Order: sequence, then structure tokens, then C-alpha cells
Amino acid sequence: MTTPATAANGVRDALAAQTIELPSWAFGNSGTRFKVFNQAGVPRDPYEKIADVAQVHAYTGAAPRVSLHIPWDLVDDYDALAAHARDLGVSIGAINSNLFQDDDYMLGSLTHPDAKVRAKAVKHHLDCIDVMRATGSTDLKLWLPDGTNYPGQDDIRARQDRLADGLAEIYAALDDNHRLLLEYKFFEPYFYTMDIPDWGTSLVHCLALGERATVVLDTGHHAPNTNIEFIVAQLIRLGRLGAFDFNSRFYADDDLMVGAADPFQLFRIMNEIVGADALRAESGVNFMLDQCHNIEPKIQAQIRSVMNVQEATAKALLVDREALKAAQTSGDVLGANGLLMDAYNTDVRPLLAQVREEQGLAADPIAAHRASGYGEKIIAERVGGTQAGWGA
Ligand code: AOS
Ligand code: ZN
Ligand code: ZN
Repeated sequence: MTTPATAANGVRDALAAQTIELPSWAFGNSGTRFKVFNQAGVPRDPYEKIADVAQVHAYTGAAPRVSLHIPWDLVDDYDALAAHARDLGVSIGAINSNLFQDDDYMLGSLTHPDAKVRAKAVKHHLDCIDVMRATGSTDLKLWLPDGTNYPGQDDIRARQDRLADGLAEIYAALDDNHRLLLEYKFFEPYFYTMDIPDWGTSLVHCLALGERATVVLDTGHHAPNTNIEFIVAQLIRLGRLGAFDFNSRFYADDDLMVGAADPFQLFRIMNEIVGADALRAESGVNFMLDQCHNIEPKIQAQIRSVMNVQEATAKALLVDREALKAAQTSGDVLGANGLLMDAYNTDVRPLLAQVREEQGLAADPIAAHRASGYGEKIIAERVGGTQAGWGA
């Protein structure tokens, strides 16, 4: 049995080692279809987005990677962009493709009835793989926006077959150290069928592709009341949980800060992760954020999101696993539940402050960022920041 002191050390080590990947698009202006609000100091190009990521990393010590989105983060020289990231102490994470902003894709991209359009969608991914080679990224992330709006509009099975063929071409083009991360979403932009609506469909395609194809679980992409931690548990069991897109939802795909809407759900998810020993980098689970900050300051919101993930993780690490196992084995229903609730109800903020100070960081990353003058500096320096999605 571990003593409380060694357990606390293990918990602190695990927290200090945890990393969270930030999305480049979280730093650009964003909004809804009604209005995109412009904020002062927003990045004007991918280089400045990476600088903001580095600011989040500098104050949290936990955000050393940035996901890029092609073509939103199009640059002439990806070697130079990766070198810029390295100079600032961060690296390039997943490369996100874009199949949702081209008129050719109105009826689908990889599932389109016309082979020429499907070939164009495959080619876009070959370009993304080139970006991966130049930047050292190992994850190609594919969210398929394809679907239909009306019963009878297209043949559901034929679309699955076309999708399987397109994914196979993309997978075959990957290098040995590359992975394919396949996301799912149950509605939007189409409302009758989505071609990858759920984790089962994503998993079916991943299993057909090969071992380096894994599922991305976006916490905002499920029907209300879906038990997301069950999906997490099953995908880990099968070795196919490649990544999270963390965010919060109240109604639809709201992309609010993770842990804002339902911190208890985030704890339950992290409890499955910790219980399966999948927090370690070697587990292959990439903990990414996929968020937009329409009205709140973007850098602070990213720092808060990292802290929310850390708090849920700390609580999950505090679960007394031996006592839980004993309670489960003996059929002590309420004892087992009580152990989880004890951990969830623990105030872990002092513990996380201690972990940060042990790493030479400020105990309160948001206060330290606010006091750093970085916010004022970028407002003065950057004129004409761009909207996420329509950047340089
Ligand atoms: C879309 O709803 C998905 O969540 C995508 O993961 C993501 O928002 C998009 O790829 C960002 O560009
Ligand atoms: Zn997502
Ligand atoms: Zn989404």
C-alpha cells in the first residue's frame, strides 16, 4: 500500500508531466453565424498565433504543442514556421484538414458522388501530409463535415463505401510515424445524416484502415445525455482513442471552455483516463482543445481551459483506486460512488499551485499572464487581427 506521501508525489509528478495541445484557431476572432466580434491584439498570421500559444505555455508549463489548420494556417515556409515554434519553446501538433469551405463540397467531399471532387479532397490531405513532414507533426486530424439534409438525397451505403476508399488512399500516403485521427459529429453542417456521426462509425473506418488510425472524441459532438466516459473507456480498451477535442457545450457544438459547462463530466472522463493509466504520453492519447472564444479574452481563456483540465485530472488522480477496487469487488455500491465523490469534491487548487511552484511557475497563471504586460503589448503591436478561419 502506498503511503500518502508517496501517493502525493506520484500525483504531483503525473500533473507536472501532463500536456495539453492548443488549437491555433482559438486565438483568432470568432463568433456565430450572426456576428464575429473583433478583439484588439488578435494574431495577424500563424506566427503570431504560435507566439500566443507560447505565452499560454510559459505561464502554465502544460501547453507545449499547437494544432494547425490547413489552409487557415497557410504559410510559404513550414520549416520556418516550425523553427519559429521551436524558438518559442513549443512544437507543431496535429494538422487539421479542411473539407468544409469549398463550393465543390456542397454535396460532400470524400463521400461526394463525383469522383473528381473526391480526388480533390484526397489531394488536400496529401498536401496536409507534406505540411506534417515539414513541421515534424505526427497527427493528421480529419473531421468530415459530409452528410445529407433529406431522406433519399443520396445512397447512405454508397457514401460509406466512397469514404472508406478515400480514407484508405490517405492512410496509405502517411509515413510510418504518422497517425490518422478521425473525428465524428452527430449533426451539423448537415441535419439528416452525417457520414461519420458517431464513434462507432469512426471506429469501423479506423479498424479497416490499420493500427495507426484512431478516433478523436470531441466532447461537444454528442447528443444530450450521452455517456461520454463510456465511449472513452471503450476506445481506450480497444487502443483506438487517439485524441480529445476538449470543449464545453450547453446546447449544440458550442466550443466553450472545457470544464465550464460540466466540470463533473470532465472529471468522469479523466477518471476513465487515469483508471486506464492513459495519462502518460506513451498511451498515445493526445489531449487537445478545440474551442472558440467569441467574447472572452483568448489567451486567458486558453489558460483557464488548461487549468480546468488540470483540475479534473488532479481530482481523478486523487481517487483511492485500491479502496475503489475493494468497494467494487464487494458490491459496495454507495461506498464506491462515495470514493469518486470524495475525490471530485476535493479542492485541488492548492495542490496545482504547489505543482506549478515546484516547476518554477507562478501559482496563479492567469494573474501572472495579466501582470506580464503581454496583453497590452500585442494590442499595441498588432493592428488588424484576423478572424479564425480567414487568416493569412
Ligand atoms: C468541427 O465541428 C470539429 O469540431 C473540428 O474538430 C474543428 O472544430 C475544426 O477542425 C476546426 O477547424
Ligand atoms: Zn473538434
Ligand atoms: Zn466541433
